Amino acid sequence: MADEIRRHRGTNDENPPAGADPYLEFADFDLPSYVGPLSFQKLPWLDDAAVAERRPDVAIVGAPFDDAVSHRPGARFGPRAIRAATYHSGSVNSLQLGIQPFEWLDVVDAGDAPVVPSNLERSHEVIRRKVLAVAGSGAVPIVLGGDHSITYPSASAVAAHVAPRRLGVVHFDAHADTAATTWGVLKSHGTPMRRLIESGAVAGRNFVQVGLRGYWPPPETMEWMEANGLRYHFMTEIEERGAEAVVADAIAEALDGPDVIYLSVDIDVIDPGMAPGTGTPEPGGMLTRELLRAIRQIGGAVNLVGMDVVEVAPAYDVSEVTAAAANRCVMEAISAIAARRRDRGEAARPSFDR
Ligand SMILES: [Mn+2]
Repeated sequence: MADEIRRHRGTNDENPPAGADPYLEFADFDLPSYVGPLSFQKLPWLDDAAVAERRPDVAIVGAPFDDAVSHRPGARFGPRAIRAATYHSGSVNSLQLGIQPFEWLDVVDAGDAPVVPSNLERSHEVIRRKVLAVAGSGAVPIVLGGDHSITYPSASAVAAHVAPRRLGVVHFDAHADTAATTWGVLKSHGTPMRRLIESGAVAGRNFVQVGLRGYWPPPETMEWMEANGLRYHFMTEIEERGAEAVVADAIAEALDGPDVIYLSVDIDVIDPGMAPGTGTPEPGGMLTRELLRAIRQIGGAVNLVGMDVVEVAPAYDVSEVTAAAANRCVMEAISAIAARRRDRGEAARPSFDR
């Protein structure tokens, strides 16, 4: 009977299988999303040693750290909210891409980096080590923030992993996050992109920002961005040309030299009317549907080697809409990676035994 149950895993619309014990037939993966332990999409929760042994295709990493924010705190609770923000279980089916991603990719939840409060250096270092460990297993790390400061250790780890190949970055955000310091602090959530470029992890000309708007940064920071060759696309350009054309340019600019991409998504790139649960909301942003389409566009076109989704602060959310958008940013990336591998003729590696 166990074999029969296993065969029916992931097809919860067809459960229970004929003849099964009606009180035992559901695998944990198939139980409703709110039942049982909390992992991303009820995927297996593995420690670093188990990830290294299993060598999954994609691994979720939580980075529940928000000591580096400039305004409203609370993104430390983002990873749990993003994990919880789904009403699906089992082998989900992407209608957008026509693929069941967990039938094609082995995806796991590698748990959280062991951060502690009030210790920025330690927290960034354990995030860097965990992302490096996950990438070293061969998995694409998808990191759930946390404030945007975590992109410095996370993208640095991915850059170190892919070296000597060069890393391009596509960065969705209302804010450039390229300040020299904030109040004299080097590693805040307003500075990670500057640190990535100054450290040499990413070349300025391959650092591409999409969705910038509002009243920050000041002219001297924009001048530093110009001097270092960053490419950026204001929200006004998306209004004028449409997101798809702008994202196509962003892909080409990030891949102008590199052949691999790290994608950093600050959820505040979405208009705060659709994603209020964030620390520094800036009116006039992207539609959720535009961002999800952009992630599919990128995931289908490039070799995505790392990703983060940051700045989800559940305390300011309404009806979990921000956490749901962040969950779907991750799901669209996973589905696009799966579809790209399928279309390139690569073998399927299901997340669960059948
Ligand atoms: Mn931002």
